[in-house]
Amino acid sequence: MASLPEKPAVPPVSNAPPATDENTDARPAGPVPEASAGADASNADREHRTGTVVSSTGSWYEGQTAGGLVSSKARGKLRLREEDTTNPIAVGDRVTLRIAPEDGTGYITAIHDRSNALTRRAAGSRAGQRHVIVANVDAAWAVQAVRRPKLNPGFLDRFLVMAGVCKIPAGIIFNKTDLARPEDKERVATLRALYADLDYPVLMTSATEGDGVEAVKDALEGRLSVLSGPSGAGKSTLLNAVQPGLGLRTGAVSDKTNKGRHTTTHAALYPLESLDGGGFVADTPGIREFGILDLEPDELGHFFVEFFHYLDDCKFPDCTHDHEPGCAVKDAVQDGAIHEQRYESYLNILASLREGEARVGW
Ligand SMILES: Nc1nc2c(ncn2[C@@H]2O[C@H](COP(=O)(O)OP(=O)(O)O)[C@@H](O)[C@H]2O)c(=O)[nH]1
Ligand SMILES: [Mg+2]
Ligand SMILES: [Zn+2]
Repeated sequence: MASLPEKPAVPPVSNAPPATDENTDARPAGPVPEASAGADASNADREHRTGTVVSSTGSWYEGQTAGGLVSSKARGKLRLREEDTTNPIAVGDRVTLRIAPEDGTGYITAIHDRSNALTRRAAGSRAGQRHVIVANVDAAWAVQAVRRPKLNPGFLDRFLVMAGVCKIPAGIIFNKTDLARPEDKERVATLRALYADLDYPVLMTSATEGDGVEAVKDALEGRLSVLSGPSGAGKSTLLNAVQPGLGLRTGAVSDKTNKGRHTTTHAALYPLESLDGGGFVADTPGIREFGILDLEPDELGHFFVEFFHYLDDCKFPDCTHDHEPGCAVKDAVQDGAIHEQRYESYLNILASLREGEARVGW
């Protein structure tokens, strides 16, 4: 679950020739079956393309296709489709576009099945529904500085749980290695070994010195990635090192939109044009606060990968691994098979779930 998927999950955004129609994995656009070409003759001579939605304003969607960007509207019945999400089409969605020959704009006629989605609870009148921030995320990276701002492993574990709940492969970037004092080095080495043992990819970088940037490029290339971390961790600097201009742009957008306007802002994807294999990085307003974990207390253990092995051996099937007798997880902590710090994180998140709100944010 933790390791990154094979490349390329995202088609290169280079000037490759237009792709042929490949909407065989598309699900129907709505409850009404798609009209066949015969029933709608005007459809037959229209070009269909597959694209990735890179931005949305609510009524227009920019779709990145192999043949370039296409401004698109959604078919009415697509938008009316009943959904438990507030936005049926999200950034990151793979869509089939029908191109109008007159002006080159598109109509989104189908949304392809999603591999996963980063979502948060919708607010206001739509509370209870979920808002899709980004769909089809290949990797979510937690970026933390080894110091300045202070490293917080507790936040890291919340992030990893959230990624797991959303079925998004996750990894960790420890940045600002150039600032590490001997005691920081020791601490980070311990954390690095701990998470690497759990199969989370761990990268060490100094964005300002350029150390580790090649590994970051390699990790981002050909994938749709999300970078998340506390303000000041070096996300923008790191993205600039990958592709000049990229971090500046994302920084400018998120700084303006991050505060208190989460419900009205939309995420955008930025193409990694400078990498041969392409890829996208999501600029996601409100990413600092992913939202709230929707989990029952006895489900939390499933998202601590190293607990998994022991869960079947607990005496009670709904064991929450804190107070119950005969708990195999607690035994494993005692034996040193599960790291104490991870167990502490687990107990902290469990406590917030019981209080009703386990927030994930930096
Ligand atoms: N020493 C050092 N400073 C860094 C590094 N990466 C970023 N910074 C600095 O940390 C500050 C915050 O970086 P920024 O990229 O804006 O962080 P963001 O809020 O995560 O986007 C800036 O002053 C950067 O120059 C690094 O690897 N080493
Ligand atoms: Mg920034
Ligand atoms: Zn247990």
